[in-house]
Amino acid sequence: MTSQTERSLVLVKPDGFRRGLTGEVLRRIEAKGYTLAALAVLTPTREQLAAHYAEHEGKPFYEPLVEFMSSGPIAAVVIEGQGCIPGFRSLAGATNPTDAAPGTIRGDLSRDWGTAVQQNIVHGSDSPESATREIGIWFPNL
Ligand code: D4T
Repeated sequence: MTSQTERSLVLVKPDGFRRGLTGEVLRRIEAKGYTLAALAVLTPTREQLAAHYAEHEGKPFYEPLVEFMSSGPIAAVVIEGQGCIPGFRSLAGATNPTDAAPGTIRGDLSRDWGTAVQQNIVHGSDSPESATREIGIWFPNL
């Protein structure tokens, strides 16, 4: 990795993985021009989720979120490319899939399913500091 190259942590959440959308998410990442630096399929532990979602602890959606995120396998992905942190957030679209613009992952592929938690297919790091922290949680050996 050069000092110019940025990395982001992407998760294909249990809803996306269950619905067979991992390939579609990876396709969009690669079509945009980012590269895959690491890829793993795993069922998250509570410890990993507590670390990943530490900023949301105590919020009303925290417990349902941890429950949902540990409900099945996910794909954890490290992507690479200049600007990939904001770039992937643009590909993902707004957090709420009802509001997410058509053309985005969430806008095209998800909706409000009437569940306590937004089942919005993907997570993407929101800053370089978050990316470093999150990559350390999901890929401690990277
Ligand atoms: P992630 O972190 O999954 O990429 O989502 P965002 O960055 O777009 O949104 P976030 O961190 O604010 O929320 C994390 C996670 O919690 C769920 N959520 C969030 C929810 O169920 N209800 C809510 O009101 C909010 C704000 C969805 C994503």
